[in-house]
Amino acid sequence: MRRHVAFLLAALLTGASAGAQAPASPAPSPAAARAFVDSAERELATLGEKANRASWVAATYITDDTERLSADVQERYAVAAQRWALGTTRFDGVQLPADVRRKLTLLKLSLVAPPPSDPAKAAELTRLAVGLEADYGRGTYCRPGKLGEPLPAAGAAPVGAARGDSTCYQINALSRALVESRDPNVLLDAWRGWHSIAPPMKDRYARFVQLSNEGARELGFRDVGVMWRSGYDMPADAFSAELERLWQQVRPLYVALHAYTRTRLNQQYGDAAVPKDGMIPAHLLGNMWAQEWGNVFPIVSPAAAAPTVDLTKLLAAKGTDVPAMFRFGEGFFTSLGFDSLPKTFWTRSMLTKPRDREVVCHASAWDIDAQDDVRIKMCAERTGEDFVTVHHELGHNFYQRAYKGQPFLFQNGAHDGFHEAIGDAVALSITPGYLQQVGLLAQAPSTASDTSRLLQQALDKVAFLPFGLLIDQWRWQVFSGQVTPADYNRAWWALRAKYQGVAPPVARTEADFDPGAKYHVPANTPYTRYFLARVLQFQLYRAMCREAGHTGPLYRCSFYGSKAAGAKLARLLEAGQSRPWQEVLFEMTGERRMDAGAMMEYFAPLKIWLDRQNAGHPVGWTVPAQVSQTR
Ligand code: X8Z
Ligand code: ZN
Repeated sequence: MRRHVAFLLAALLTGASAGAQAPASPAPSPAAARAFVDSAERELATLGEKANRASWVAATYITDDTERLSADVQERYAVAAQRWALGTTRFDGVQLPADVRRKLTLLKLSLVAPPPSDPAKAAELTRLAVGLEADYGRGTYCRPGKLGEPLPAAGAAPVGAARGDSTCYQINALSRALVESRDPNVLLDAWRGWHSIAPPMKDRYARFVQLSNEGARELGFRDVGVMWRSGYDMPADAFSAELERLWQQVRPLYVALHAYTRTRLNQQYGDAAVPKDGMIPAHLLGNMWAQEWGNVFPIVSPAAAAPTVDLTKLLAAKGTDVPAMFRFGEGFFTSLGFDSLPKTFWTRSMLTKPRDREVVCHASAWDIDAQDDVRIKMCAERTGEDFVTVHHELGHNFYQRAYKGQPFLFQNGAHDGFHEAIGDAVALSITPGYLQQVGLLAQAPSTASDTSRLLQQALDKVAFLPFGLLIDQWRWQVFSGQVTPADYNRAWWALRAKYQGVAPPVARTEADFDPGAKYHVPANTPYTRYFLARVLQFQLYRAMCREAGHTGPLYRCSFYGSKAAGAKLARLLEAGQSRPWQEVLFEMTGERRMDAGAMMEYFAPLKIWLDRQNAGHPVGWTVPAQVSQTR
């Protein structure tokens, strides 16, 4: 985990030790600045490693004790990092070598939840952060009888609490129900059940917002949201404008996919469940957060469509177990010329859900010691979806290994969207041709099934775009104070309506805290990175396809085995965060800006097909006034 990649608390990770003080004010010369960053890096590396180890144990063995122990170390780390961050201001206005200036900037931005200087508040903030993530990990929905069965009338055991005669479900089981069931009662129960874990977090989250804002203000930021938007080698406002530009590029494709999916779901579930011209209820899209829709492909694909590869079935047929899925992922990276994973990856990672203890199941990739101790924590199952996630996570680990030669403060993604894009860019090469090459598929289907495959891909990649954008739109409003706790849920669904055209399946109130049911909110992991990664991964993929000499439609490219593509990727990874991302992007792709052109090229044939399917059907949705307004 370490900084971004990992979610945890924050972020972080790098930190100065509790007892360590920032050096006592020598004259602000370039030499003093260099000594300052050197000391900060040393201290933060040492304390960061301790914080990582404590977080690892807390996330893979949730108990009150591991939570407390982890919180203590995170606090030391965060307090130290904040002290260094505050110390950077001494060098404001001093002419410095570029690498030193960059390190000072990164140091100032390194925490995602900067603690206030008041030690009591810093301790409170860290406990809240660690506790919220642990509570998400513990999230369990218990109910009398089985999922989807009618609940006994009033007076029965309260939903979510009693465990006596009840059946209890955690996120993997509830997610599986959303994938496999076609019974709207089961789907609704699973959706509602998972969302019932969040309300107890609401007050603590509101306090967390307050405290981290205090820390951000001490650093000179208006609020935490502004601080997050300042980490992209451009002014925060320019960054917001970039997001809007990218969204407008892809929005027509999303709207077309939304309309098509709505029509097909309407045919499956009827007018009462899915209005022909309105928003899609969030429980019918095959994913707890309606963020990726690939699981409803069997429902929405045209009956007459040529069959596509069902990766879940292939993995089962071949008896590929979870470690073997990781071996395939590793094999892809080594085929590009990267070293294989260290032995300790296999002995220290948590690849599947343990039966005997509570863990944070949400997948993450960790870099414990900034050298070779990389790990993955995941409750992986043998599905096509998790096969892709395995590649996503491994992308983080290969990035971490590639930049381990950089100074501590540069050991990071070019920006956080790059960190999220690498494994996905690789996974775009999981084509039928690739599956055949590695022996998972006997015979690649004919090109007649290309449209189906593109539809399947779009349901994951394109459907995600507005979701990837709106999580932080919500958080930025919360951090800025524009949205207060009295409006948290309303504001959440207003954004879901505006960007996604998705509605809650049952009425919601402010007693609900639906953002809290999404991991990255209680875990305080910034989310815009995933939106950026969705766009960037196609840029990187196209660049590597070109390097591999691919010709023909972009979506058929696999750069598996291409040392030339691997060398290009390695150059980008090895640079870490040592230079502005615009430069490394340019070297890799010839493009200086993030741009959805490659993504649009990939899906161009599908867009034409979707427009044809949508002819004569409503496209788009209107948002009722009571949904779009917050107070
Ligand atoms: O959180 C993740 C990864 C870990 S960085 C599993 N992702 C986002 C999510 O699950 O919400 C990957 C895609 C978006
Ligand atoms: Zn990731």
